[in-house]
Amino acid sequence: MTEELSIGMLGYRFMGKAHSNALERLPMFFPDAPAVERDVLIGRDQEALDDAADQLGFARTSTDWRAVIDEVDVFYNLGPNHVHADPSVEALEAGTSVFCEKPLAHTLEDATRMRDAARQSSGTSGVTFNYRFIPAIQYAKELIESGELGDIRHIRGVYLQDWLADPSAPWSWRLDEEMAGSGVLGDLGSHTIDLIRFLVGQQAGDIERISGNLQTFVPERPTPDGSEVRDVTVDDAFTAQAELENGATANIEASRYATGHKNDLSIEVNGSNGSLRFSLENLNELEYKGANDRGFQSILVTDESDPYVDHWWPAGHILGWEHTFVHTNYEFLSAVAQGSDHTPSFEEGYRVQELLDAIERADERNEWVNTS
Ligand code: SOE
Repeated sequence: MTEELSIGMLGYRFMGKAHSNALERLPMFFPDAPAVERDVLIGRDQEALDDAADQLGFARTSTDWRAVIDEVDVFYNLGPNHVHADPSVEALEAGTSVFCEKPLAHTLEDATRMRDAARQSSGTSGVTFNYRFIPAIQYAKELIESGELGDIRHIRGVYLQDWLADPSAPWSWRLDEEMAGSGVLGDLGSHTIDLIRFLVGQQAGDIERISGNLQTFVPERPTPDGSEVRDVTVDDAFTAQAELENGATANIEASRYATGHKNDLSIEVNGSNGSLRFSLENLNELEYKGANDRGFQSILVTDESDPYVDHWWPAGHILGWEHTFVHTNYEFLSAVAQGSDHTPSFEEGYRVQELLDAIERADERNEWVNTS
C-alpha cells in the first residue's frame, strides 16, 4: 500500500472547488496517481469552513494554518495573493510541499521569498498554471519545438473577460492593490505570460524587453453588501509589447471589460513556415497551418495518443475546463510522491512575477524595460 499523501488546503471557494474536484477524479481516471487524503481545510470562518469541508470531502478543519502546515505532506495555498507568501514559506521551511495558485505573490519581494524558500526546501513547489496542461496546448508545444513552424516571429496572447464591464459589479479583494498586487495583469496576464514562455521558450528564448500600459476604467465600486463604496486601486485592463531573445515580437493583452468575452484566452504563434492558433473557448481544438497547407486547418486534439486523453474517453469525446486541474494535480502530486521537481515550480512562478513587475515599471516610466 503506497503511503497516502495528506493534503491541507487553504481556501475553499472557486479554486478550492476546482482542486477538490480534481482530487476526487484522480483515483478513477489516473489510477497511477499517488493516493491522497483530503485531511484539513483551512480558512477563517468556522461555520463556512465546516460546510465547505463536508462539500469538498475534508476530514477536519482549522482556522490557523500555522497549526497544521507541518502535519500534512502537501499544502495547497488557494488564498488571495497577499496570503501566498507567509504560509508557503513556512510550509516549505518545514519540508512540506506547496502547490500555490497564480500569480505566485502580490509583490516581487514576496515572490522572491517564496522562490528562495523553495530552493532550500526538501519539499516540492508548484504554481497552478493549469492551462499548460490542456492537450491542445501540449500538442502546440510539440509542433513548435519540432521546428514545424520554422523560426518563431510573432506570438499574441490575449485573455478577455467581461465580469467588470458593469460598473455596479461589486468590489472584491481582486480590485485592491494591497491584497492582489495588481488587477487583470496578475490575474490573467500571469497565465498568458506563462503560456508564452512555455510554448516558445525553447525556440525563441525568453522575453528580453517589454512595454506596459495599464488602465483603470471604474475607480470605485460598491461592496457586495452595498454598505460602502471602495476605491479600485488596480488595473482593469493592460496591454504590453515584448521582444524575445530571437527577435520575435509578442503582443500581450488582458481585460475584465471585454464585453461579450467570458473566459476567452487565445494564443497565436506565427513562424517562418507555419502558424497555430488556440482559444480556451474551444479548448479541444488547435488551428494549424503547416508549410504545405494553403490555410489553417482545425485539429481536434482528442486522440488517445494525445497528452492525457487516454485517461478519459475515446477520440472526439471532448474535455472541459475542469480537466486542466485534474492534469496539473496529477503531475504535481506525482512529482511530490517521487520526490522530484514539478514544472512550473516557484522558479517559473518567480520569472512570471518579474515580468509582471517589469510591465508595471514600464507603465510608470512610460518606456520599455529590459528584463533579461
Ligand atoms: C478570474 O476571473 C479567473 O478566475 C482567474 O483567477 C483564473 O486563474 C482563471 O483560470 C479564470 O478566471
